This record gives sequence, structure tokens and C-alpha cells, in this order.
Amino acid sequence: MKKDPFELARSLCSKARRVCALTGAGISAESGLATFRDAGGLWEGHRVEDVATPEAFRRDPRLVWQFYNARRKAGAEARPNPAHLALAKLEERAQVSVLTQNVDGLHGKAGSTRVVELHGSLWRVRCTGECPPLAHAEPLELAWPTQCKRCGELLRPDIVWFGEALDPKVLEESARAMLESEVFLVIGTSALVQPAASIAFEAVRRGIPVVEVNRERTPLSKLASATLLGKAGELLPKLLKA
Ligand code: BV8
Repeated sequence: MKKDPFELARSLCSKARRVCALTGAGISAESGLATFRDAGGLWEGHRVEDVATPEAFRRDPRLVWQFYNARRKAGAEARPNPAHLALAKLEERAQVSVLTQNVDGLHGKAGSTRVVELHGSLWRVRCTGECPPLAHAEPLELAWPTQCKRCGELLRPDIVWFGEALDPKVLEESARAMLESEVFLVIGTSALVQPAASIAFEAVRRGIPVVEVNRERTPLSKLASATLLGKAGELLPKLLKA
């Protein structure tokens, strides 16, 4: 008889000493940050896939800059929610690597110490020339245009846009963290965006137990060891309680 998914997930998580978690916009929803799917993938009537791209930045840099100013403004008011905090607290009894698709920085704010930002950060901008990324205090409503102080080239968000490759070093670090994990958590992601989602599918292929926590079923649900449907802010503290 199939074990109750919550009990199965709890037994996997309570035993694991090395945990890896892939998180998406859903884990920050209860911090008040809109997910991409909930907003119907729209921001001010623009499809995110049309704004978060290098083409959009070339075509209308001011619009893209306003999009990220708005995200920084919302992000600056956001606080980690019980889901972020439960992952951070888990570090008291396990090695926890968080591979996040989010750019809001909330895992770090919650106290997680091994966070891989797959898609960059709202809180960093970088030169479109050759200079290294600039970290800066939040919130940042940069006026447009903003030139790099070192070389005068335009600044851009230090974020991976659609159509841009992820940093190979980030992908290697993510694969290593997944391969050494005893349980792979997938939290608040529609598991559609690549290559981030492929890390979860690779964990399944490698026979690593995968526990999914999401409000709705996703393409991963039929392959996960357990899928818990509900709010991450409610389920994770129960799932990861010592
Ligand atoms: C690349 C930064 C190539 C921007 C982001 C067709 C098929 C497959 C792939 C593609 C394709 N066409 C194009 C592609 C590639 C594309 C892609 O995957 N597109 C998708 C739309 C199909 N990928 C790329 O472009 C990547 N780059 O492929 O480059 C390349 C290679 C070599 C050389 C040159 C080029 C780059 C992808 C990164 C894009 N940047 N973010 C920004 O944030 O502004 S992605 C962005 O969208 C987010 O970071 C996030 O990753 C993604 C949205 O996904 P989720 O996080 O899952 O959020 P979503 O809203 O979808 O889901 C939330 C879930 O949470 C829902 O299921 C919901 O039910 C649940 N939920 C809600 N509330 C709660 C909850 N769960 C629990 N509790 C709650 N309270």
C-alpha cells in the first residue's frame, strides 16, 4: 500500500544529512512577490518573456529598466516567509544547498548559507562592457540611463534573461549539489524553465528521492517520489520540523 506522500516525504527529509532544494517564484509568493504564472506571465501588460530578454533591452532599455526598478521596489519590502526560514533552519541538522531560480535574495535574508542564484540577482547590476558586476544596497531605483562609472557603458541588471545562457560555473555547482544530495526538494516552481528544471529531472534519473512542494501539479509531479500540494509557507515548516 502506497505510503501517505507527506509521511514518505517526512521520513526522507528527517533522515537526510545532505539536502538540495530547487526553488522557484512560488516560494516567495507568501512574501508578497508575484509569481510569473499567477500574474499570467504579465507585468503591466507586457509578457515577462518579452521584457526579460536582451532584445527587449536593446529595443527599449528604459522599459526593461522600469520593470526591474518595480521588481526591486517590491523586493525591498518583501521579507522571508516561513518556507524560506524552514530551509534556513534545516541547516542546523543537515547540509542544505539551495538552487534558486529567484532573483529576490530572500533565501540569503532568511539565513541560508549555501545559495546558488541560477538567474542572477535583483540586487546586482553589471556593466554591458567588460567591468565586473556591481553589488549595491537595496532598494535601488536607478534613473535611466545609468552609465558604468568605470567605462561609461550602459549598466544592466545582473540577471539571466530568456535566451541568455546560465553561467557554466553555476550549472556545475548546481549539478554537484544535486548529485551529492540524499533528498532533492523542488519548491514553488512550475518546472518549465530550462535549464533550471532539468536539474530536478536529472535527480529523478539518478534515483535521488525527489519531494515536490507546490500549489499545483507540474510536469515533475508524475516522477517525484512525493508531491505535496499546498502553500510552501505552510507545508515546509511541518515537513522539515526536527
Ligand atoms: C537559455 C530572471 C539558451 C528574469 C528568469 C521551449 C522549451 C524549453 C525551453 C525553451 C523553449 N523556448 C525557450 C526556451 C529556453 C528558455 C525557457 O526555459 N523558456 C520557458 C518559458 C519555456 N530558457 C532560457 O531562455 C534560459 N536560457 O535557454 O539559453 C542559450 C544557451 C547557450 C547560449 C545562449 C543561449 C534562461 C532562463 C532564465 C530566464 N530568467 N529569471 C527575471 O526574473 O526577471 S526565469 C524566470 O521565470 C524566473 O526566474 C523563474 O525561473 C521563471 C518562472 O518560473 P517559476 O520560478 O517556476 O515561477 P512560475 O510562476 O512559473 O511558477 C510558480 C509555481 O509556484 C507555480 O507552479 C505555482 O503553482 C506555485 N506556487 C504559487 N504560490 C505558491 C506556489 N507553490 C507553493 N506555495 C505557494 N505559496
